[in-house]
Amino acid sequence: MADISQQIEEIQEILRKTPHHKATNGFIGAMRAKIARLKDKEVETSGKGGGSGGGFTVKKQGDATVVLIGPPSAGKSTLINSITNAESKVAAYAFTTVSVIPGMLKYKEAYIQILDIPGLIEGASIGKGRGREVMSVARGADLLVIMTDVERLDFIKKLVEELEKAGIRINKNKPNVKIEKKIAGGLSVHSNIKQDYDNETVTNIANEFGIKNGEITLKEKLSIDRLVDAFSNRIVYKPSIFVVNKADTKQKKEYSDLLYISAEKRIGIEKFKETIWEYLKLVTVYLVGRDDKPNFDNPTIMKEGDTLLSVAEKIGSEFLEGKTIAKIWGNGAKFPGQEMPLKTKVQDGMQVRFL
Ligand SMILES: Nc1nc2c(ncn2[C@@H]2O[C@H](COP(=O)(O)OP(=O)(O)OP(=O)(O)O)[C@@H](O)[C@H]2O)c(=O)[nH]1
Ligand SMILES: [Mg+2]
Repeated sequence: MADISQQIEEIQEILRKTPHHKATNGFIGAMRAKIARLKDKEVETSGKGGGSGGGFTVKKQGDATVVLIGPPSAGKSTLINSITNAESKVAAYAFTTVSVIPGMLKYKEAYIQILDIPGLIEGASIGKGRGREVMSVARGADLLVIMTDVERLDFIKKLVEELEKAGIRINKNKPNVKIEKKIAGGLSVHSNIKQDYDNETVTNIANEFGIKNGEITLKEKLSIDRLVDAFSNRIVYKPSIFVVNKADTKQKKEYSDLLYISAEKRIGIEKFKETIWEYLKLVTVYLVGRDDKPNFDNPTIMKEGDTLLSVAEKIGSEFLEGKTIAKIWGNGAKFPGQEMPLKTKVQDGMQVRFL
């Protein structure tokens, strides 16, 4: 372990001394890729040495999983207690919570699992506190709530940095890169858009990740860092909302992307739940039985972008039996009972009957 971080430090030192211009881009790309590879290895080795377990494996339940991330004493446990059935210990000292505490929030028709975890401190990405375990819970989330309190606004930035170091990208799209590996024929690089580096840079990075043959297509403009991310299996992309707690104690400075709440005094909680719902991009679809009139008795929770086919798969594919269309009412239907192909995307409030 120690020598992996030492190797990373050495390459970072070389990078600091390397001037940035066109001629050095290929080299910089290869070095960044090398660092990414070493970090992959670091995570793999730390997994083998134990460290996980100890109350850190919680089964995902419900329609989506939200993880509360914040420094010690931000009020994460107070919040989960106020919005779910959980009874997580609350106290005025740091590291009150020492494992993962699950709770279930019912919102609209959805069951949203909320996970309360120990406070995250600087250095968590390299294992400080219960950093590794906390990061691995965060990786499994559908949404992160990044949370601090009014006295520590600067923690939002620190938390995002720590998560980024652990390979968790916050509110970013997955780089639009197509990587097709082949067994022979060398590497060819295509880009739909002009990049600030040449094809050799891309080839160097691919080589670092062990890809010697294949086709790589860059479908958007990408920095070298985002390009390296595209090759690394360690990187995950998480939608996140930023919450500032204890708004009852201090005149708040309004920033449009921060949500001010008081978990204890229950201020801003409805808005908080609404925002979770919005970011999770969940939609409610109502199933209508074969012989029934359209009704709202049987809700099922899907995700934006899901199709009628995925609804059928979720409830059991015997509903399909070779059929290719379904009838829909409500949102998304041009008229009641419209027949639609199964590739049709679901909409919130749509009623569907599989024929
Ligand atoms: N004034 C005020 N105090 C709060 C609020 N929410 C939580 N607290 C207090 O903040 C302290 C820490 O709360 P916890 O919920 O234990 O914080 P935590 O983030 O779970 O802390 P760790 O488990 O140690 O990471 C407790 O003394 C709470 O009573 C709030 O909205 N306003
Ligand atoms: Mg706690």
